[in-house]
Amino acid sequence: MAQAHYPMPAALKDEARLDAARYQAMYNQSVQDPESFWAEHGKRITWFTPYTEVKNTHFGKNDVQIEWFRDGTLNACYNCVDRHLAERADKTAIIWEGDDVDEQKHISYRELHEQVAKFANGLKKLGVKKGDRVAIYMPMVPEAAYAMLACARLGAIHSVIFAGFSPNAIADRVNDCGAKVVITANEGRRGGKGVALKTNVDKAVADNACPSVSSVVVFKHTETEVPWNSELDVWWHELIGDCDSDCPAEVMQAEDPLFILYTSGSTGTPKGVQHTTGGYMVYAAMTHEYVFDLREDDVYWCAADVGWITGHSYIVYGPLANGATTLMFEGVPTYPDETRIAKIVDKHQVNILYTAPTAIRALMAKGDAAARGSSRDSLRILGSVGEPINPEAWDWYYNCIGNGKCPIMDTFWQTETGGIMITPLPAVKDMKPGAAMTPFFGVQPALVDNEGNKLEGVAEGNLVIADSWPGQARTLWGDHERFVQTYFSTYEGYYFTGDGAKVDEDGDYMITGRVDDVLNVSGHRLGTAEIESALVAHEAVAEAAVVGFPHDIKGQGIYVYVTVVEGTEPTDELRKELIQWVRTDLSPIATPDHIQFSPGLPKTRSGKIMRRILRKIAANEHDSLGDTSTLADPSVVESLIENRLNK
Ligand code: 6R9
Repeated sequence: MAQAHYPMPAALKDEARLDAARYQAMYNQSVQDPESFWAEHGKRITWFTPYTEVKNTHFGKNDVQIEWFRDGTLNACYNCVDRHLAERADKTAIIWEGDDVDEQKHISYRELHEQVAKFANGLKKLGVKKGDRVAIYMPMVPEAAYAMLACARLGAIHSVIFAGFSPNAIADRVNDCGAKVVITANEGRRGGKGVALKTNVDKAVADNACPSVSSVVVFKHTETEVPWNSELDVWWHELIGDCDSDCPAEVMQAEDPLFILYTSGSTGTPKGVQHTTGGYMVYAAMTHEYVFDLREDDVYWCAADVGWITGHSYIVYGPLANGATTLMFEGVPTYPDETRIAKIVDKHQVNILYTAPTAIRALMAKGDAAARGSSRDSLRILGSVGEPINPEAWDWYYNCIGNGKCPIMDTFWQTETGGIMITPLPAVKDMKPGAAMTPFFGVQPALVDNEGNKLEGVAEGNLVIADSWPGQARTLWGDHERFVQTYFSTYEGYYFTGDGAKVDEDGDYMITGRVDDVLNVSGHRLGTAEIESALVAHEAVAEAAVVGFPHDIKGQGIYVYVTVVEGTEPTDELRKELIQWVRTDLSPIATPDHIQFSPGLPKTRSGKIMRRILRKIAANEHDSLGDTSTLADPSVVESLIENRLNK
């Protein structure tokens, strides 16, 4: 991994809470004596009854036990709201920026408390109590956070369903967890368009398709009228109309479930990843503080959606547990135009910006236009999450958004890990574009080969974690067997991430992508991310996706999908140039067999490329595409099939 090193900015070094020595000392303690480390750091949140036990964990091939702070009691909502009232009642908890450039709101911790407590009392009227499941299908409005926190206050288990999911996907998730109540809005808004949330819920629950649901709470977000079913539906404002703002927070055991979040695996139905209260809160709050070097007056913006784990841990629970000001953005990075992100940064004087490579690349495709008309001087720290960030996007983010003065925290983690696992940390080490670098406290990553042998030194292999950390998921809702099978049975004694990684001569980690995306071409292992990274380094390429397809001679061939930057012609000439480019930039073994130009790539609504579909098209098996319900734009697929090259 011969890579450019970018030094941590000097100004940051003087003030950051960590430096190399302090990180190392804390890290060593966290892995050599996790009991004492977490006994101390578990105190960062407020416990009703202090814990006396800290770590009770075991990773076995067939038996897995994960308990943290077992005998402590607490409430997650109390930690995010009530405990700040003494010192921070007037501090802004949530800044809301609407889809419309002229809409914004500031919600103080006092107001947050009032809204959450009222809504919790409203849910009580609907019969919601400790242990019940509540589905939340909401746009990016403060009420989404109120709903999550109100559930936590009552000890009800929320299951947030991303607002881009279709009725079938809603019904599957609601039924899997047996939700009693669904919370939604009449309509969401994204990029100037309405999103028919209530209509989708109506379709999901129609004909008693979700028999567990006894109420649908509807937040009136826009003026759009929606059909009403008086048997189920209740307006949010009417529900809380006569509710008190006094609602005591339920006393929860550390290991009581806080939420379920469904995520896709490589096979089967979505998995209901289950997180519990104590360990998750400690881990979400601590990672948020250290990774972003949080300061009291910071304006912090995570541009994810609350429908994903990033929104749970780093828009809601982590920042609010830390008493931070967290910005919630309803819209999209390119509406009304590509300057939106930078304009929001200036408008709200954002200090920390945490976003995804897919958003960065979308803006990068427009050259420097995204930065036009903004200074972004308030920024101190940048973050990236969700997929490997290729060095070119890293560089663009660093220079064009961060003015070359803000370090990028390339945070590797997963729905299942609850919080950030491997990441650069402010002022700890120089940065290497595209490298997630170092484990967070308590995280013991390792690389193993396909037989499960641990690899030492400079190596590339399957990324596993050798011991438990507090934020880890405890099970899959209703299917502990699948939990053990999926994550612990592949490599004995380890949690298996499903990702590949490299470790370089400095001991730094670089995530190469899901191991199911790794190609084996003529016996050579090639990360699809590596080839994509090479391609997007070409000035004509806006985005690239690489998949394998069955090849008679080589085992797997390389099929490349390319979206060119605006104003470039996708010619045969360019195709040849790109093949040559990859050969020289990476290796002749990475020579693409096919390059298909396409105006777009099939993506989930969260922006992840659906490689499964691309693999099928590349393999000429487009008759069996499987589930395409999570596609943001299904028409992309039709055009890809029509113009496929491996006929
Ligand atoms: C937080 C989140 C998890 C998968 C994960 C990996 C990929 C996430 C990454 C990254 C490289 C990073 N991933 N962060 N790959 N570098 N910094 O995204 O959770 O939606 O469950 O996805 O995303 O492949 O296994 P989730």
